[in-house]
Amino acid sequence: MINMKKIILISFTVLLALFIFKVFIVSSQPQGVKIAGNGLFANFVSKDFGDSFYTIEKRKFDTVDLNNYKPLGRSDNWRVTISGYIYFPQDSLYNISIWCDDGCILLIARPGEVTPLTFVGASTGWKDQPATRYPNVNFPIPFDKGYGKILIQHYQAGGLEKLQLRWNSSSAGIPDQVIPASNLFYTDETQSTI
Ligand SMILES: [Ca+2]
Repeated sequence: MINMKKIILISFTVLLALFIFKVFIVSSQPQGVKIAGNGLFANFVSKDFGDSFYTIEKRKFDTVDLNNYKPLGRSDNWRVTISGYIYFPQDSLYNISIWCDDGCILLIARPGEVTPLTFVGASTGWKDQPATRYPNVNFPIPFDKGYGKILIQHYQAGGLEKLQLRWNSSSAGIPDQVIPASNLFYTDETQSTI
């Protein structure tokens, strides 16, 4: 005879697992978009004088940590847009910084918000320069737990090239580090719109 108690117990367990998945996994994704994987998506374009901008390379990066990167073998005169989401593991104060050689702009929207915070503006970071950190001191900013949209613009003119996205948070237990792939996400939308 079929053990009805066992069937009911299994059914209940499956329903409970589905409920937990829906509430804690699905609802932790950014609203209205579907996460496709870890990392951020990058679109490199030429920056040659006389050229119209055209894409020379598209790829996913696990982290933002470029050193003398050469899209399509080009060491000079290119720019890149890198976008996706950054996941803040808890409500806390975070110091986020970006290093760049040459220019960079960094925008991050708070989880659930559309208007991004500007970490590096066009007037400050968008210029030919040796590797420079923005902001140049720890500048703690409160973020709620969740996914914030992130957008990085960066260009390389000539000489050395560098782009690095870092964070730390003593209250969240995060040491000073390159923001790891486990906290960066891209979506299908990210890939199709950059
Ligand atoms: Ca340079």
